[in-house]
Amino acid sequence: MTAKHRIIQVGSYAGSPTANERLARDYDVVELWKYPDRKAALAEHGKGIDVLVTSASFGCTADMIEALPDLKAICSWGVGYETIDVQAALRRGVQVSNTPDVLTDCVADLAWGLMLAAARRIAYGDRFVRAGGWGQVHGSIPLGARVSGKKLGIVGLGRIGQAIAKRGAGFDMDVRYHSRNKRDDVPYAYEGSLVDLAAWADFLVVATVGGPGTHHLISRQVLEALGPKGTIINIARGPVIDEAALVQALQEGKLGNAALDVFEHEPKVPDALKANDNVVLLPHIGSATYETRRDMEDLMLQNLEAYLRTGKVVTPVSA
Ligand code: 8YV
Repeated sequence: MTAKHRIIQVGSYAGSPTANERLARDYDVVELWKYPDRKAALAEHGKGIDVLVTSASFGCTADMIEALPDLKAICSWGVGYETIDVQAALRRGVQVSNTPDVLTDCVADLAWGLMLAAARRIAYGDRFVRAGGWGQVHGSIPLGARVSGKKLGIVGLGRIGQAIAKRGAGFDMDVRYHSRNKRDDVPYAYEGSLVDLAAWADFLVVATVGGPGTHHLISRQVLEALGPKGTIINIARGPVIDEAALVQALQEGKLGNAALDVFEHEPKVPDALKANDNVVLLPHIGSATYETRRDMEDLMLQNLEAYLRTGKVVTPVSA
């Protein structure tokens, strides 16, 4: 029997059906999260390791890359990779892969779930019924807002942004977008100014990448432009929204509603958001369906296997 290939796994994939088991079955896994002193663990076990598996939550810093002198491939579970130092990896000739496409539909579906939940007060109504508040046939909770036929603004028209836009047709919505560059291959109007897009939109969905380039892109000015009748939806990354400004805008009535799957300091959620009935809160579950999480796991493992077999990952990330 040949010895299993030794790899390093940064964190436990609790949100994936069988990733931990499949990795442990096929590889000799150094389970980094089990070591109280990661630096010491990397120094002790790092030599000879050429593959590291991680995710956006676990990340991979330049220090970790440096501590693994033989590293050649970082295979991440998930599409976002802002916590992986891709520049440092590529400088060292280390390939990085993520899991694009397989989660696009589920994340787009959740954006719509959030939009409908906020506008039609679905989560609020659910809390109300459970708490025994429904005493009459009608006259229950405050009226919501119509979604069909309204104006949908999308920030970031990548794969997920486009899937969200496409679903807008089914709701007869007018769709516009803002992104770094105008695209010539989409049927949606481009707004060069994010503030103008927010002022126009009834619903503004954040679907950009995370990282320093988009940090606090959704500023107080953008939120106030969206206005007292507007709704912000975020299925991208928490730090894209200035969360303190969001709390303030909601408290002052300068923004109508927020529906959020991601937060600036996950898993911390500001109490002011929890206390606000105009806010819908989810625990970062955009990709969290059995089917998608399994597909993400498959693609991460395909990248790992392809690197070992051919020297190249299948879905590489560029800097
Ligand atoms: C994952 C995500 O849950 O793919 C992403 O970028 O945000 C989610 O699908 C997350 O990466 C877990 O770290």
